[in-house]
Amino acid sequence: MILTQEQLNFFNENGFLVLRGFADIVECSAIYETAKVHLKYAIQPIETEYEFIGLNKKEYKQSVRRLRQVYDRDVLFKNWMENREIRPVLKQLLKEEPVLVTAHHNSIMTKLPKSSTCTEWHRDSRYWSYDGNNLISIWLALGEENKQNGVLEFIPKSHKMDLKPEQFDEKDYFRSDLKENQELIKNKVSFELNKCDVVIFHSDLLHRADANMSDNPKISFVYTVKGKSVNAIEGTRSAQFKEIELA
Ligand SMILES: O=C(O)CCC(=O)C(=O)O
Repeated sequence: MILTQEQLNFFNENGFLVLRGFADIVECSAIYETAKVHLKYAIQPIETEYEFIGLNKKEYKQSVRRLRQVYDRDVLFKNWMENREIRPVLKQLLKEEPVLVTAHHNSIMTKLPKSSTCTEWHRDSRYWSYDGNNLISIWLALGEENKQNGVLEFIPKSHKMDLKPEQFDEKDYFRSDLKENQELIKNKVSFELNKCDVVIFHSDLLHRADANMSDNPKISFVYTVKGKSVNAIEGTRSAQFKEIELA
């Protein structure tokens, strides 16, 4: 697949792009079913809601927020991350050869019903250590994602904004109690997703998602690629995991 100039312009301006029905439905169903087994048995490495939010409630301790390091879990997951059809798109967006990063995201994100929490406004890059910011994440909906189950919300253009450290709290979340931040938050957008839809977003784009208030799990796949010229900084977590060239 090749993006049109209009799609490229949209991504460069807004920091995200939705590709409707991009993934193969049989592949999505297979990934979904396999992910459910890993979730059922809480196969490590995982992150629980408790580890994420720090709230010591029984349901949070047992609730998986994400299956981590999925590249090495199952060939189905690896195949999606190495999908050949999306490579030209990634190259167009990064304007250089894409390289798969396994240090970050590389996850199946889950929001389990009744025991999930919201994810506050943040930039994914906040805990990442690279010498550049040419990194993007590829989000694949494995089922419906809507207002009720915690669809992603974005602040368009925020990937290019020069935000001050004071606009973030001690955990590097974008503070929603500040007037100047509220002005930006007013511009938020969200897109209901269907199974097989893909959203690509820049690592500096502010985004969030609500808790899942529906009766079914929300399960999504997310992985990250960087431009080949971007390097992980030695001695950081970003440099501790393998990278795979997607040329
Ligand atoms: O809560 C969600 O579904 C979004 C998660 C997310 O944005 C993140 O972990 O970076």
